This record gives sequence, structure tokens and C-alpha cells, in this order.
Amino acid sequence: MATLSGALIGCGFFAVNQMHGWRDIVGASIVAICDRDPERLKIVGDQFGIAKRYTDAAEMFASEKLDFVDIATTVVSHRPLVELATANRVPAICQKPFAPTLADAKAMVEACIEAGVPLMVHENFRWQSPIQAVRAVLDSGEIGTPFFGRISFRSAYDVFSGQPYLATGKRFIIEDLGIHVLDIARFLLGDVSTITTRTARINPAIAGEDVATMLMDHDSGATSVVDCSYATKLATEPFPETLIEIDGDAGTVRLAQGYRLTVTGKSGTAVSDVSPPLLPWASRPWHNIQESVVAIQKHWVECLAKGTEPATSGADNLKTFALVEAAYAGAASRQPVQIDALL
Ligand code: NAD
Ligand code: 89V
Repeated sequence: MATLSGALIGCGFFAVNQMHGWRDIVGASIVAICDRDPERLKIVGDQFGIAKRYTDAAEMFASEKLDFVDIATTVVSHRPLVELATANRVPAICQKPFAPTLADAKAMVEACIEAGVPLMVHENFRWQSPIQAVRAVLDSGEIGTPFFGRISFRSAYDVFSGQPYLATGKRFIIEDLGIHVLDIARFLLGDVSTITTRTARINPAIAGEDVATMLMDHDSGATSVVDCSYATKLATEPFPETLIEIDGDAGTVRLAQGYRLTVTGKSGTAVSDVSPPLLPWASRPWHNIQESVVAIQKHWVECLAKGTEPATSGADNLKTFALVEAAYAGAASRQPVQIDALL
């Protein structure tokens, strides 16, 4: 397979994981990087030995011959950068949250479809190996047809020291973390027709909500609860584990803290350890997320090679992003929100 030449835009906190990921992937390599902050450009360029460095993305597109671009900036720059990639006919990966608004996200998807440019949202949580293990149980038929799910992320981990912007936005946990958990709910139980949401801000030092509880109707007929909190102090801090309970008409699956998977179904009960591997460059407790970065990047390279649509394409992610918008609207109105009306 020919090696694809990629560029990364945004050399901040999370991009370091993406750069490690690219270094390990056969079939693609990062040949240029861009950050408007020269200090971040130098840190990441020196760490990963990338000589071609740009402070302006337009200049990079004009100077480099790229097979893809990996956009790892924060949300306000996503639409202009995806549009720049599209104008240059360069396939793009865009970090979550996809865009500041659903209208922006739709415009980005439209622009890429019109230009025939592949677009994937870096929605990596569903690629975590414990989440994939739950999906494999559902696919096996062992628990029958799911009728209930609880997808839960509760923690008191200090995310603000690594990502200070998370403390300042009017929107916090649904937009930043809930978006992943909502996507997992879609991945496991299918698309959603209605969402009802309650939020709270427990930490007085931040601007946005740090607790969200969402009740969803899935098109399959299943009901799910997605609950997220960064205000939950526990005996053993579970960050960044997503815990899962799914009940089917023939059994149950539980993904419990410590990556313990319990399946009770047609063949009895089986308990297994589905801990993610600790990659050589990874560090606990982030190794779960770090592993999923490599998995989604591999998926992108395979999709480009085969000409297939990524699982978390821009078009797919509109359905996850619509849940975020609907959750905020429903939290404000205290009314259920229909998803179809937004798409
Ligand atoms: P950050 O602020 O640490 O880094 C962003 C970098 O982008 C900064 O260095 C900034 O100078 C640069 N930048 C911004 N606009 C630019 C532009 N127009 N051109 C060039 N450079 C530009 O942010 P972060 O914490 O690394 O988060 C980046 C994105 O990754 C966010 O969207 C965040 O939600 C997402 N994120 C995803 C995960 C995940 O697991 N998928 C985890 C953490 C963060
Ligand atoms: O995955 C993320 O998007 C991160 C974190 C896990 C801290 O919420 O921002």
C-alpha cells in the first residue's frame, strides 16, 4: 500500500496523541504540521521530527501535496479549516465537537459532498476496545434484542488543568464529553427519535453544566439513559471509563469499572477482562482513549484505500451532533425534543 502523506493542523494538548498514533500506522505518515502558535509548532515538530512547519493553514495547503489533513484544533476553527481542505480537494478528519452549531456541521458535510471530498469526524470513543467488545456481544445475538441501555460516565477527574477552555464555555459536559457517550449509545442501540434532558452545574468555578442526564427513545424501540458527570467523587476514580448496562430479551451485558465485562445470555454467564492495551507511548488513565485514537486513524486509512465511507463520517456525525443540540434545547425547555425535525 502506498504511504499517504498527511498534515496535522493544531498542535495542542490532544494532538500529541494523534501524532503518536500516526507514527505507528502503516500506510500513512504526517509530512507537515501547522499551528498558529509558534511555540506549540516547535514543541510538536521537535518531538516528532517534522521539518515542514506552518503557522498558516492556507499557506500549508498551497505549499504541500497532501493526501489528507487531520484537524485537531478547537471547535471554532473547524468549519473554516474543513472548508479550506475542501477547497483544496484534500480529504479531512475533523476533531469533535464537529462544529459550534448544527447549521455549521450541515454546511461542512454539504461542502464535502459537493466537492467529493471524504470527511471523518474524530469521534473515537466508540473505537475503544471495551466498547467494541460490548458491540461484539450484541452482534453475537447472545443477549437477544436489546430493550434497555444505560451508558454512563461519572467522574471527578480534573479535566480543566489539561484543557483549561473546558472551564470557560457556556456549554461543557454535553458538548465535550456527552457527545462521545451519546455516540456510543447510537453505536450500540441505533439512531434516536426523541431525547429528554436535565442538566446541572455543581462546580461553581466553571461556566457550563457539569452534570447531564438524558433519556432517549431509539428507532429500534429500545430506551436508553445516558448520564454524565464531572462532579461525582468515587472511592476509585473511573476516568475515562464509560460504563454500560444493556438488557436484551435473552440476557444482559454489563461493562463495569475496571473493564470487567459480564455477559449473561443463551450460553450462561461469562466474565472477562476487556482492559485496553497500554501502548508503548500511552499513559494511564488515558490509555483507553489513546488506544482508540490509533484505531480510528487505522480505520480512516483503510477507508481512503478502499474508497468507503468512515463509520463516523461527517454525515453520520450529524446524527450525534443533533443529539447534543437537542439535549441543550430540551434542558432549557424541559420538554422532549424530536431528533428528525433537526436533521
Ligand atoms: P488545545 O487548545 O490544547 O489545542 C488546539 C491547538 O490548535 C492550539 O495549539 C491552537 O494554537 C491551535 N489552533 C487553533 N486554531 C488554529 C488555526 N486556525 N490554525 C492553526 N492552529 C490553530 O486544544 P485540545 O485540548 O488539544 O483540543 C483540540 C480538539 O480536540 C478539541 O476540539 C477537543 O474537543 C478535542 N479533543 C478530543 C479528544 C478525544 O478524545 N477525541 C480529547 C481531547 C480533546
Ligand atoms: O475526550 C474528550 O473529548 C476530552 C475529555 C475526555 C477530557 O472529555 O475532552
